[in-house]
Amino acid sequence: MASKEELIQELSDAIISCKKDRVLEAVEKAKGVMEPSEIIEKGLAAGMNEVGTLFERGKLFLPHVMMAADAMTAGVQVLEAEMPVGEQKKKLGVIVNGTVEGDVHDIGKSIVSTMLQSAGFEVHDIGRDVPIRDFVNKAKEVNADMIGLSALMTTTLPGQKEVIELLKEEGMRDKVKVMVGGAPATQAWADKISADCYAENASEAVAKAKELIVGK
Ligand code: B12
Repeated sequence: MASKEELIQELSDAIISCKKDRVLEAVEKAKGVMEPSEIIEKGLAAGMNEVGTLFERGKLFLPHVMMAADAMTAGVQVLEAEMPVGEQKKKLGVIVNGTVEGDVHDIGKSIVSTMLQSAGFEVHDIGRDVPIRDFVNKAKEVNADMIGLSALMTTTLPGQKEVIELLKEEGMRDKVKVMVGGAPATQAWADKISADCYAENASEAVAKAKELIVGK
């Protein structure tokens, strides 16, 4: 039987190959051995990051990135079915999550939503390229404890700040925590825009949401 390290390598290589069949095969193989969250973060997401690096170096082109993204989404969908959802007796809290306006990157955001949900939060994933006001309106509608904001481009990062500004204008900032993430976001950025927290990946997002909302 393949070791965990070998399976992680296989998952990552499958994403880099940009082939959906290979990704689904690698996911099936890893399923009995690793937790779904581990398969996603250590295998698939690591492969996707490598795809990003190869794209930056001109070794892969946009159609490859789109195929890899498609394969990654298919792999994550298979794993979502394996993750427990809504079985908790009591919800840990309500979170609105989405990718800010102008930004169509949604793979990482969706992983964060899935993991928050499986940890016991009620998650309202409002999608990608979401207008600033929609975050605030949705938070009002569902009485959210927290808003999660994803941005994958330096050009769309300011959207996170704009949501915080709008929450202040609406007198809601004290009631709703804000968590920011996405490749160009950092702790320093989160501090600068007075977000409540920054998380580098989905596991960290779950830990920080628990800390801020449940207080543990
Ligand atoms: C896949 C991809 C695409 C796919 C997106 C498919 C999809 N459905 O998402 C497609 C091909 C559509 C695409 C399009 C474009 N892309 Co693109 N893309 C990428 C790529 C290669 C990987 C992103 C990804 O999915 N990573 C894997 C996931 C799992 O990681 P992640 O998103 O970072 O998420 C993790 C963490 O960041 C965090 N996280 C994410 N969201 C959140 C939210 C919260 C609340 C928290 C707490 C945490 C958190 O947790 C996640 C899980 O661990 C990146 C390169 C890179 N290194 O990031 C470029 C990249 C982001 N793209 C880029 C660009 C420029 C574009 C385009 C403009 C390309 C073009 N020239 O047309 C368009 C964008 C159009 C638009 N208006 O949005 C640039 C951005 C540069 C910049 N300005 O900063 C990058 C960095 C590539 C590059 N170096 O040029 N892209």
